[in-house]
Amino acid sequence: MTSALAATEKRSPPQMSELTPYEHGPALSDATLTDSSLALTWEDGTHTTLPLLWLRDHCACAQCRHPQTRERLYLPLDDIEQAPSVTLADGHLYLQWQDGHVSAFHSGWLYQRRPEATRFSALPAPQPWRDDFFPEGVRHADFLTPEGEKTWLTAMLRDGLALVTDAPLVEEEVSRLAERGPQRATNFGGRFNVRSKPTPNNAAYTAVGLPLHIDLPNWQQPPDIQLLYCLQNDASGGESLFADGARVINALREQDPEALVILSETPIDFRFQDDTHDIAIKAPVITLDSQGELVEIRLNNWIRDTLHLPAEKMAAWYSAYKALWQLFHSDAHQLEFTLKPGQMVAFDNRRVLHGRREFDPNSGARHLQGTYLDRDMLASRLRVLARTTA
Ligand SMILES: O=C(O)CCC(=O)C(=O)O
Ligand SMILES: [Fe+2]
Ligand SMILES: [Zn+2]
Repeated sequence: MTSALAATEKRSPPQMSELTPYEHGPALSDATLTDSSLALTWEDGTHTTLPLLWLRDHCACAQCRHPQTRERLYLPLDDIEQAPSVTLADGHLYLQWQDGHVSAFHSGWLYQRRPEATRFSALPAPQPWRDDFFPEGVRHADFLTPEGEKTWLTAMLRDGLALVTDAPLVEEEVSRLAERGPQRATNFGGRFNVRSKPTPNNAAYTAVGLPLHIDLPNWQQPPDIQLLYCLQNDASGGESLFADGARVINALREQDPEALVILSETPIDFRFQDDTHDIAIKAPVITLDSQGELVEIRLNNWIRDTLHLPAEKMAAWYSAYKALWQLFHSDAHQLEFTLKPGQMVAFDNRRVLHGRREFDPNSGARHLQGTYLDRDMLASRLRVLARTTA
């Protein structure tokens, strides 16, 4: 019997301070030291190899990880000069390091964290809209249950657009629904009313039609999620418009790959100014990640500022902009429906563009209340709900 087991035998296996359930993973069947790593095999035949330094870094004892905050205390700056002694017992892997420190890892915890495992599997991947896409709707009463909220959160992260329906016609209900996460305040406040105003400081506060756009492209980080809660919609016109940036970027890549390169590699200026603010940034219209997937889109023609480009590059930029604009506003990509009072539409502002048709303020009232949220808060809620719902 090795000394590590002797040292740990007298006490019950340690409780690892984790909020995500991990106990259901298979047990470890083998742990073999190689050079500076440990080769692990679980009972379901899964193998992985973990460097000793990684194992030392992930020790979950109270010295290495704060038992209340669950945050890391250990700083991995020391080389591991000597291999630890290794024991498998009580569903745990025990490692006794050269300085006598003992680390205990639950088999299921390690199984979830092996490098090959996908992390945060509670979150759906974004899916570009299909031809017949229509947003998922969750009744307000269901939204207030864990299952209903989960359906809505899943649709938001997957499709970037979802509805809440049959909601009460009461002021500020949008804030109550959003209240599960901190709201993102901007120069338009933490919560805003969309209706035509006598002295508007934004196109949304007039009755004009708004072509597809994102809000606040002039901010370093535009708000992730926008909620628009419809309280009144009796005016003629005012239909809502949406289009999926993830889908349109794919179409642009097919139709005009050069336009995609120009729009993603040319920073341009965006700026908003009123009496008290001047918020400006230089950024490309399209940002892609290293795999060519959409990170964010900044399309908003009225907040686009002076185009500062070398004169010889301007024609190509305008032509690329036109190609993108026409794709977004084409019947193949633009979705149109009328928001009814008691419906709340939510969309991923950095992926899904929104707009509205012109309305006639003399024909009836149109009143939406809106707020913004961070995408992090949606993902967080979904992970928390995944702890308790199937
Ligand atoms: O009036 C609408 O439907 C949308 C207005 C808008 O673009 C906004 O509030 O950001
Ligand atoms: Fe907007
Ligand atoms: Zn430790």
